[in-house]
Amino acid sequence: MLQIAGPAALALASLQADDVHFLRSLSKAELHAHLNGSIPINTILELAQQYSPSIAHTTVEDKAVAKTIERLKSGVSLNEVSDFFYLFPAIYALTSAPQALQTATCAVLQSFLNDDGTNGPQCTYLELRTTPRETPHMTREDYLETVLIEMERYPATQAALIVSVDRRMSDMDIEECVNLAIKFKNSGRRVVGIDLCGDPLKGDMQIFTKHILRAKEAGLGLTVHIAETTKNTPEESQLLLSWRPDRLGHATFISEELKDEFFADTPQQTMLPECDTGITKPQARASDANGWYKPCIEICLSSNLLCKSVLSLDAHHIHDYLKNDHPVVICTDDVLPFRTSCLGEYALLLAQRPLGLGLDRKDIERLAKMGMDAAFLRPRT
Ligand code: 6MZ
Repeated sequence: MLQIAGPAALALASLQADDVHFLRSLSKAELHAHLNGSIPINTILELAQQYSPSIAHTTVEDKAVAKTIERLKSGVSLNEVSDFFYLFPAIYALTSAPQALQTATCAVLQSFLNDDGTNGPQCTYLELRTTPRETPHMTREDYLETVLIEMERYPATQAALIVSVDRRMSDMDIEECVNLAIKFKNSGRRVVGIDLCGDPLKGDMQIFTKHILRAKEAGLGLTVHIAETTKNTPEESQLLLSWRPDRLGHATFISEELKDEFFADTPQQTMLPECDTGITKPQARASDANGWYKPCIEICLSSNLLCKSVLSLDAHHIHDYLKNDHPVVICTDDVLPFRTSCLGEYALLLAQRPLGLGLDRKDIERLAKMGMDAAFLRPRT
């Protein structure tokens, strides 16, 4: 079942065969992919066929699921990032039972990691993230167990899990998710990090601090969605940065002053606050050779274009980071609504303007390597 081509497919279609071969041959890390946003459309259709609100104990009608599927096939058209979250109630209804979640997880892992027989896998290493969800059929622990069982069929050098906490969560919910992430990690399971995600206009970020610091202290990596919209304030960015995340998701509207801090290579007075909760001093692994804090930016080109947070590739904030040789990793975010793939995002780097950024192969090789280096698990290349 085809979806209408998005920016990534158009860029890929514009490339010569040997360019595509070059992109395929790179070792690539996918470090920012949300499980429920990455389910292949065919799997969504399969799950929708088996779906019934009464059996699934959900309030989402068949008609609402069908409408969301139509939107996904014809290409979601969004006015801003916040519009995007209306897609998830229907997707969540389809993955509310363990069997369906297992089917979805298996399909997502295969789509990123399996060799399709002719073209090789999309990426070399995947850090997939998901928000543990309590449903009428599963506890949050069951949810994570279901996902981890599928993930652990792959070697540790190929796949690992990041536990997401949603901005809308209550103090108790955050605590439960972080406890589970620590518990799974400490029992040797494949949990490597914590992610802060969800509608960027919702939630009280202060209540996350103590939980996030606990996760870091337990040795989990930290990535946060930050400054995704113009309405996210510099104060909020400062708070999230005081946790010293290892990686930052999007960082589209981070202030020029904060960017200057990242790009500084000589000692200067720092605007970056330190956490003052007294619990622990947050350490970041993301430092350069001189010990300066350089969090890797997770760049999701198609996502930014389709959410209209960036109006063109020429105007994309990736240029600032490239110019300053700041670490970035190229990611998909949500393959399903953004009609993309890991290869497609790399095609956006290589394709000539205006379809792509028109970077040369050397730069793209360097970007791919930076991505592998930013993994929480540090797989060997
Ligand atoms: C912020 C996003 C996102 O966790 O149920 N999510 N949060 N910004 C984005 N970019 C536009 N894309 C996805 O996957 C779906 C959840 O991931 C978060 C949202 O909270 C969404 O509900 P999981 O597997």
